[in-house]
Amino acid sequence: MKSLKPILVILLVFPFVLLPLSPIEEVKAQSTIYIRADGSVEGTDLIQRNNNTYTFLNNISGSIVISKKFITLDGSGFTLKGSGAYPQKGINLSHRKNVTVKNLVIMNYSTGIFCKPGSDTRTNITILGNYILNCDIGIDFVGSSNNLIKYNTFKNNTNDISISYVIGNNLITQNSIDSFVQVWMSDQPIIDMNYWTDYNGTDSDGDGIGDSAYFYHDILQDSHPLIEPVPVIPEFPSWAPMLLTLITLTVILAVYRKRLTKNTKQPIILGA
Ligand SMILES: [Ca+2]
Repeated sequence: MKSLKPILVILLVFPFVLLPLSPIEEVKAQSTIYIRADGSVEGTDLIQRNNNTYTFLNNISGSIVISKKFITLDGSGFTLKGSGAYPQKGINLSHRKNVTVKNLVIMNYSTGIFCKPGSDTRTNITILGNYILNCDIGIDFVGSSNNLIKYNTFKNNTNDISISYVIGNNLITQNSIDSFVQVWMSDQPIIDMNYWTDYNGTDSDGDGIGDSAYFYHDILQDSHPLIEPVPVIPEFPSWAPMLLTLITLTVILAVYRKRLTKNTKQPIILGA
């Protein structure tokens, strides 16, 4: 039994190590969380601040209002979940600048991410590697320019991205888009190298970019549509399942070896 002890200890401790990464402990009540201009977080202890980076420690139900510039909100693969009721916004970035939202699952909102600028319309918002689903509007930029929407996956939203009353650029690239981008009374955003679920073109040279441009109702064009969707953010860090498999295999092997040793030591009785 001596050789099994360290393995059993690891096996007992491992679930508790993994617990903070698990989505089980979801906060059910809808709350409004504020990241205040002074940097403090109000309304939850599930967002950890480290200088200008605010990291999710678990899934959160409710809305986040960001009142601080030059910050990163890192979802770490966790979920921000709404009630689905109008006019709830997942993340409200109104009058904010230079904010990055990344690695977050954003679901069940009237508007997933909303930004309407203050006096300077160049807001420099970066929406990076999120999974945005089941919203009326996934991302809504009203009059807000100089923003980047990249590596996001959109699913089951009525309208994935809305750009309205914008003078200036917005860049939408390398996202997986399954509904459409609505542009209203605005300069045309740069839409390039996205994956569109209803694109059915060919890729004769196999470089991952379609031979023909993607058109949506003759009003929207992506000259370099991707053939494969962009990867969706993993629910757990990639090492977690590997470690779990490794530990399970080690335990199975140890138990099997011990039984084998025990069996070989026993005398074989014929005709018993
Ligand atoms: Ca090609």
